[in-house]
Amino acid sequence: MNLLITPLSIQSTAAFVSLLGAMLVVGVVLFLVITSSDYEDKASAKAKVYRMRDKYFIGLALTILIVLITSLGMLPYPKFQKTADMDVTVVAMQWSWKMGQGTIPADQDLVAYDGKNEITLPANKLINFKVTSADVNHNFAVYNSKGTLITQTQAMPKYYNNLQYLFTEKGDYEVICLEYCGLPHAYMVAKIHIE
Ligand SMILES: [Cu+2]
Repeated sequence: MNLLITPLSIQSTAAFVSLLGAMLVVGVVLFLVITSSDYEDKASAKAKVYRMRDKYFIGLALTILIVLITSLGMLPYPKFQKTADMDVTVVAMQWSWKMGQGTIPADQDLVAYDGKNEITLPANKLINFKVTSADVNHNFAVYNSKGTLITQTQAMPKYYNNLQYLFTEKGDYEVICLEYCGLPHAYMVAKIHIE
């Protein structure tokens, strides 16, 4: 296994960054523990800390400002704000999924909605999942065949969340509920076939 050559998935990158952050915190704590035993009289220590405080404040404020300005352009939302090729309605309910192509009327009785827990959709077409719930909060989470979470959104009663996704790879995907919704929650699964 060559970690330097293999490109990391988003989840692995997030885990790696979290680990680096945790190591940084441990380093700071160790530094404080080691240096706290050094003797220094109170007045001079206070003056020194006050001088440093201003510099840290300005440095921190500048860093946050720069990170905010540069990272705003990386937000994924504008890139997905386009017209989808296809709408797919997703109704979550205790404890199943009902999916179907197209939208449904606003006054549709969701419990009576004739959706299926298995659906076949085209590859390389922008799909707009219109996700809602007939009862409590659920979470519509799509996993690929390797078990990697590729996209997700909340399924909320009386509200539609639009989740746009472009499946570039054909195959079988699994829908799993990611919001605990009662004892059989773990069995709330569905399938998406991409052709
Ligand atoms: Cu659930």
